[in-house]
Amino acid sequence: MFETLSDRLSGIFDKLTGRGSLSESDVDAAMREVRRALIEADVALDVVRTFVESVKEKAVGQDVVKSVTPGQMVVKIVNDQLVELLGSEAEPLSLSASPPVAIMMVGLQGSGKTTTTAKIAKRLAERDNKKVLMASLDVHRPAAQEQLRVLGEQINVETLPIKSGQMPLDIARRALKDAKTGGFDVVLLDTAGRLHVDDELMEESAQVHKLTSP
Ligand SMILES: Nc1nc2c(ncn2[C@@H]2O[C@H](COP(=O)(O)OP(=O)(O)O)[C@@H](O)[C@H]2O)c(=O)[nH]1
Ligand SMILES: [Mg+2]
Repeated sequence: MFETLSDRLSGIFDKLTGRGSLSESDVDAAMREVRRALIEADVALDVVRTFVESVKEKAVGQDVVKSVTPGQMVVKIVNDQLVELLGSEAEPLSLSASPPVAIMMVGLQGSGKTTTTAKIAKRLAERDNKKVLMASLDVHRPAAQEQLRVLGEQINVETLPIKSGQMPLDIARRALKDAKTGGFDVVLLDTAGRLHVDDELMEESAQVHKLTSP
């Protein structure tokens, strides 16, 4: 998702910096594209709105249009603002709760939850020496649980044995229990992708959340 976004943004910026002078409407047009790129990358609408507004405010305040390298100044302002929005420092995962610590992966279908689950697991296991268990609660997509199992084999991280027909909440319960008895530090719960318009799946998420306090 961020790769596409950064491609889009650099495209917009290339257009800006490639020009000697900029009018205010050039800046406006670029910001409209930035806005669209952010929305298409699933950034919340009010976040996008605030973002674009503060960039414009700064751009106007610094007389971008009259400066020698207007394009670069706009790019710098957008960049600074993005850093501020995303946070300028990496936040380490907090694992200070008593083990096993549950981490619940949520997000839209195809957004990379399962892949990221394996990446986090590998990092926690190899770099932080944690004993990690991964469990797939995705019973909606046929091969989802198998996908996680295969990834687990590749990175040498244990996965909860698949029991066909078991519901997500029961899988979560079993994962916690196995993690506890097996002395695991972390249990990663890979959920099925969902949209907020899907009430049933959202309710399921809420129940898993309540059960596992991730
Ligand atoms: N380019 C790229 N592709 C990714 C990344 N993470 C996941 N994918 C791909 O996106 C697709 C969906 O990923 P998956 O982890 O199954 O998403 P999930 O549905 O949220 O579990 C797969 O084809 C992945 O190989 C990433 O960081 N970069
Ligand atoms: Mg998945």
